[in-house]
Amino acid sequence: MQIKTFEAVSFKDAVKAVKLEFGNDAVILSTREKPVEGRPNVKTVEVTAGAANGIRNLAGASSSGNQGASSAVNQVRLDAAFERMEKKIEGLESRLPSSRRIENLEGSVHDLKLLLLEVLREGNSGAEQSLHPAAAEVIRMLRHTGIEETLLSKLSSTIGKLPVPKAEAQSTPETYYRDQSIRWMLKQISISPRWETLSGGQSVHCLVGPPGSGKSTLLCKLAAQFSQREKRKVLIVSYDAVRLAASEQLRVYAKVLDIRFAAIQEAADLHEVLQKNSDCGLALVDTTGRPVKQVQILEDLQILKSQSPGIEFHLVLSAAEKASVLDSAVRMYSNLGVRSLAFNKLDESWQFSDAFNIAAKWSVPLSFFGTGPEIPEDVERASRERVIEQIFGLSRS
Ligand SMILES: Nc1nc2c(ncn2[C@@H]2O[C@H](COP(=O)(O)OP(=O)(O)OP(=O)(O)O)[C@@H](O)[C@H]2O)c(=O)[nH]1
Ligand SMILES: [Mg+2]
Repeated sequence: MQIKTFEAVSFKDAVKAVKLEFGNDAVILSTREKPVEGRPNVKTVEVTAGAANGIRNLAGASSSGNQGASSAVNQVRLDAAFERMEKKIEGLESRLPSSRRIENLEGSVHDLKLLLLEVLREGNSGAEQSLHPAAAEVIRMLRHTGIEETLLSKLSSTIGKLPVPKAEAQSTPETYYRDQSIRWMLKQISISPRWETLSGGQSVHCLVGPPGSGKSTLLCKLAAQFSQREKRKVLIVSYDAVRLAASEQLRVYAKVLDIRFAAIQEAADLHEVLQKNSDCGLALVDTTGRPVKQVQILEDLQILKSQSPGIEFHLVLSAAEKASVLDSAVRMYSNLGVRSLAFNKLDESWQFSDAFNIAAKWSVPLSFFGTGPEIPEDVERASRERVIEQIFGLSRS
C-alpha cells in the first residue's frame, strides 16, 4: 500500500489532492489540523491517505476499454462514499471559526481590554485615595506623562506598602515617594548588551519593524558609529524584496563611509553574502517595513533566521506612533525572538513613557534611541536613567 500525507488549507482541498494523486480508491487514514509556524492563528489541514499499489494503472486500463462490470459498480460505490465524505467534511468546516468570527472576537477582546482598563483606572483611583497624598501625587503625575494603568497599579501597590515617612525624616514625603518610584521604575526596564563580536566570529544584527519607523536611518547611524568610532569592519546588507530602489540610499551611504555593502532580494541569499564577507565581524541587515497586519513578512524573516542561526532581531519603533500600534508591532515580531527595542523619533516629543511602557510590559531590553533624522549623530545608546529622567522631567534635552 502506498501512503502519503497531503497538506492543504481546507479539508476539501486536501481530499481533492488525495483524489488527484491516488484516484477514487484512496483510503483516508487520518486527518489533523496543523498550526502554521510563526502564524499562531492560521492552521492547515493534513490528510494521510493510502492507496493500493497499481490503482492508477487500473484506472488507466479502464479507460482503454477493459473495464468490467464489477469495477464499474465499485466506481459508483466509491463515488458515493467520497460524496458522503465531502459532505461530512463540509459540515466540519462550517464548524471551524471563520475569519469574520475571528475579527469579531478580536473586536470583543479589544472592548474587554478597554473595559478592564476602565475598571483598573477606577480601582487605582480608589487605591490612590488610601495612599499618602505625596505618593498619590507621584502616581497622578506619572499617569499624566502616559505611564500605563497596569504599571501604575503595580507601582501604587508597591509604594502603598512602604512605611509612611516620619515627620522628622530628612527628606520630604514628596522626595521620598518620588525616589522610591524612580527606584521601582528603574527595576522594570533593562538595557541590551553591546553588539560585540567574538574574535574571528561574525555577529549579525537585523533591524525589523513597521514601515517608516526609521530602520534604514538607524542602520546608517549605527554603521557609521561602529565603523568610524569603534573601527570595526562592518557589512551592510539591504534586504528588500519589494522595492528595488530601496537599497540605493544605503548603497550610496555605504560608499561614502567606505563600508562593505550587499543587497539581497531573497532571504535565502543571506547565507552566501555573509560567507563572502566573513572578514566583516559585524553585519547589519536592513529590512522592509510592511504594514503590521501583513504577517507574511514573518515568514520571510523566519527564512532569514534559518539562514543565519546566530542572527539577532532588533525591533525598531517610532515614538511618534500610538501606543496600540507599538503594542501590535511587538506582538507581531515577538515570534521572531526580538533581542531589543530601538526607539526612534524621540526628538519629536521627548516623551519616553511609551519606551518605558513597552519595555516594561514586554520585558524586552532597550538598545538605542534615535533622537533626530541626522546621520550619524542623532543616536544614543539607550539607558534606563535617560528614560526615567525624561519621564520625571529631571533633565531638559
Ligand atoms: N525626527 C526624526 N526623524 C527620523 C528619525 N529616524 C528616522 N527619521 C525619519 O523618518 C523617515 C523614515 O525613515 P526610514 O529610515 O526611511 O524608515 P524605515 O523604517 O527604513 O522605512 P521603510 O524602509 O519604508 O520601512 C525619514 O524621513 C527619516 O529621516 C528620528 O529619530 N527623528
Ligand atoms: Mg527602510
